[in-house]
Amino acid sequence: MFRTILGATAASIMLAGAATAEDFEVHMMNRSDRGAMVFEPPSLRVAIGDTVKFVATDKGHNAESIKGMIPEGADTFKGAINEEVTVTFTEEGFYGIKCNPHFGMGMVMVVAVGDSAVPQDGFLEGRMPKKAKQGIDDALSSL
Ligand SMILES: [Cu+2]
Repeated sequence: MFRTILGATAASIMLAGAATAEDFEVHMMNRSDRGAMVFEPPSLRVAIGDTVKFVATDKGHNAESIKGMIPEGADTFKGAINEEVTVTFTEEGFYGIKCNPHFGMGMVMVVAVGDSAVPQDGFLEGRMPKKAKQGIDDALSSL
């Protein structure tokens, strides 16, 4: 009897473990109902260890981390133009992400990893194009 209960508990723990790491998709698009040159969705909240696949839905885009806008200890990443890139988010905090060709047009997004309600210190202090700053602000308010 005890053995059966223990077995069931172990199985459910394993199932819970398997469900913990989630995979998300973000589409890089020429247009959405939010306007031209967008990541869709504009923001995501994920758990540590989750992955996000940046899908080249339209041509001419990439996804890369913005200098100075990732948590301490996190790895930078840079996807190639027109190519899908999958990123595993290993550090808690906020990641600013841009499409390099369309940074000036505000093609940015934010991935928040873990439970923090506000970005880490310095997140908004770097210089960036006005539309990119607006895009980051919009992304933060949509989290
Ligand atoms: Cu782009």
